Amino acid sequence: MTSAIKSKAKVVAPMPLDVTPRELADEILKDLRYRVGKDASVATSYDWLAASIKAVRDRIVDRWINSTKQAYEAQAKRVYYLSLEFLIGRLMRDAFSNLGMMETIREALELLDVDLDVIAQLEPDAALGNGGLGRLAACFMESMATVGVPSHGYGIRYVNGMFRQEISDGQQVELPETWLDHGNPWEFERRERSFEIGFGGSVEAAEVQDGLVERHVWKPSEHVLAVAYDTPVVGWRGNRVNTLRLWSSMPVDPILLDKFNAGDHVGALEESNKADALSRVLYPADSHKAGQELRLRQEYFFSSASLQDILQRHLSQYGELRSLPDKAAIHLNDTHPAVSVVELMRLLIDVHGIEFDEAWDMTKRTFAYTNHTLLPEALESWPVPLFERLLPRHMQLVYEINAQILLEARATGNFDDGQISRISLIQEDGERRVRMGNLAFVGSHSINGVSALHTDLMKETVFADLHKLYPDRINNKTNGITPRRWLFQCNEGLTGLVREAIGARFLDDFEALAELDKFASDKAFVEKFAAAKRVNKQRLAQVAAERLGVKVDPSALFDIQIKRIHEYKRQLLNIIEAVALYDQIRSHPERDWVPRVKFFGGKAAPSYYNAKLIIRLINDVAKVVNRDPSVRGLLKIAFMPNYNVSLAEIMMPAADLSEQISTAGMEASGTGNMKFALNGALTIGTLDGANVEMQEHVGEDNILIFGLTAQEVAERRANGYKPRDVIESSPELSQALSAISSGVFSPHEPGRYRELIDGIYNSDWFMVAADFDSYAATQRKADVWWTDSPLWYTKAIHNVARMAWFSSDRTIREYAREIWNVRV
Ligand code: 26W
Repeated sequence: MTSAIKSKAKVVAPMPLDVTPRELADEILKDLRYRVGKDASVATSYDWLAASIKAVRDRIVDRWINSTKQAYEAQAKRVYYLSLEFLIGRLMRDAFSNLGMMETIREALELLDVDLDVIAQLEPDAALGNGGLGRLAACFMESMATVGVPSHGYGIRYVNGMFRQEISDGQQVELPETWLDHGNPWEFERRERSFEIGFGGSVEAAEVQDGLVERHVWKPSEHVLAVAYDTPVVGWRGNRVNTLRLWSSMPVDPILLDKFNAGDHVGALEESNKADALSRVLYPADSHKAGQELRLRQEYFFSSASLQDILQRHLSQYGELRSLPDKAAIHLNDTHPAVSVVELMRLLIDVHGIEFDEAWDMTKRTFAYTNHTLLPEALESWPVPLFERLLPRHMQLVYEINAQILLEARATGNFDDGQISRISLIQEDGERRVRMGNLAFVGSHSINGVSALHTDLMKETVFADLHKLYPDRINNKTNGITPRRWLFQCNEGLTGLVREAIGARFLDDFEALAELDKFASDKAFVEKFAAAKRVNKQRLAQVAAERLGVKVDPSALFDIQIKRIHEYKRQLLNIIEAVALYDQIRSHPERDWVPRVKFFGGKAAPSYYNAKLIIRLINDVAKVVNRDPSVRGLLKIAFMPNYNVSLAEIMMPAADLSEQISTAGMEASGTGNMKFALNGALTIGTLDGANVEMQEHVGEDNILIFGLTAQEVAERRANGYKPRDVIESSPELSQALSAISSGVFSPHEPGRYRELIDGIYNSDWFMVAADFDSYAATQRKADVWWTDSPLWYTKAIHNVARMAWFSSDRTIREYAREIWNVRV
């Protein structure tokens, strides 16, 4: 590649984007024939989908190659974003819309008698991620291409991404997601770009020169190949196209002929099966220790492949490695790729002959790390014996690095034994484990949190001691979302309205969205805004009718909580409040109740018992409430199955009220909160994660904040919190809890929820009881706001107008300037 670039550096003019529908239709027909191999008369919808993508893809490839050449010629610093998850969703609309070709392609397909919306539905939703962290990686990739950061995302090409969720008899059932069944027209296989990855074996120390210098040679006992698959990532207006490079595992020897010839036909496939397992499935664990050996193998597999690739690219361009930190910024998306720190050390020292001290300096200048959670159960660590068996050379390097760090800490004289043991890369109490958070921290020059509150808490809790040792490293970069997907594409109605009101400038300069603020009280605009919202609600109502058979009224208040199911996110608080409301509606039929639909959606980790039970409870309550004639349709509950990016694109624009109700101090940032507000929903939420900064931006009058603060939660826990006392002083809560606990919603199995509810009485770690009254009262305040409809929409418009800061373009510019040292 390099020599080709050097010798023929001429930039080819890319195919034009301003093609007519007729011309594009002809191109699609040609692609259908020669690249899909079908005639229009027999083409299936999948064939049309493939042909349409291929027709547009050519334009992307031109821009892609130009972007790569430009970065090469400018000797630009590149950003490498290492992430075990990329929750990209569908790509077609994203690419067409960013290239400004949406209408042309729609009309071209009309000429061919094909409906774009029909084929768009067929594109699989690439769910190579669990939740927030994976979706953030996808938003960042799009923003890096948009603001012009030359970058590569690195991850794993899982054959089975996040599982498909079905609800059967009210319960979650997990089914494999097979997104590659019909092929993937977006990806390019790069067989020539493959690397060997080793595991196990032993380390030999070789004496070089007079017994003075030791060189270590790792002799792995197993090998697999990592093969690259590239997907272009198109920025806004197609100005830059970056690369998402996902690794797929392959056996070095697909068939062990010795074994095969000896008649051991199963044994002959051993390597093949082992390699196959590596990139087969995404761990569906969100904030839970994945724990298994296969997970560590996945982490090392993609870290090693990515680093070998990065070093090869650097060497072929610059001919030496010492300039690596000036030309490459490698970002660790949480600790999942943290083993990269020791892999880079190994490659620099053992393969490229650089000495330890220099290699360590280069490593720290190259890496940066983002922490996404403070939950202790989500902090990764690996048992020393496992780590040592799989990665013996890396284990040595961990010890060597650790010795240096601990000496450095001791030398300051500022650390006692307890602090030293918390700084250590090895956890010594109980089973000895390698702490991946500490490894990522010491190996990086920058460690960032994802909201102001989360970053403060990081300094005070998990990384307090390391922060004391290295006070300049921790910094904050509040998360953001890409407005292209989360406004322009998913909400065409609102986007059109904004454009009518303030002009088209905000499409390219998102800060200009602030100009919408002055329309918040403009009667005509408010009416149009409400009408656009209504269209989106009708669309969701139709989806709910199709998928659930539940009929909902689009004029009701749409109250939505969609995210992973987790106790700290408190879907339980929401459903308990729904039960209390149900009770109130029946007891006080004479009151003017605001008609409400409570939507839920989200997946539970398959092994997370309570999360699954909460899904079941929501469905059980829905069954009773939705059928009760005395409710008179004033309250409906709908659990939407298989929440994913595509469903989010329908639900975010249809929300009136966004539920962001985590126990304060536990949600690192949240990004769904931003998507809802940008689409004109009001937030009901705690002062947690980015909600705090959202309140600062939208103003206290335009958000519904309730509950304990993070500090108050900590104090209550420290001072012996007694949930039982709280429950007894709240008649509404007591009644709701006893209804659930006694089996009102599970008459055939009355004890189904007893333990779950007992948990609230006895410990209530997540402060459901402590926050209940405040939450319920704030919901009634929302009812009052809703009743004054123009005022509600005025607040909603303020929310939209003041969300510009939460664009991931802003976040990426901050990363570029303050962490990566890349010009934007
Ligand atoms: C080891 C298993 C595992 C897997 C994923 C542990 C932890 C995770 C992630 C940290 C979970 C995650 O997605 N965290 C979310 O990251 C978002 C992006 O920064 C934040 O907005 C969310 O608040 C945070 O929960």
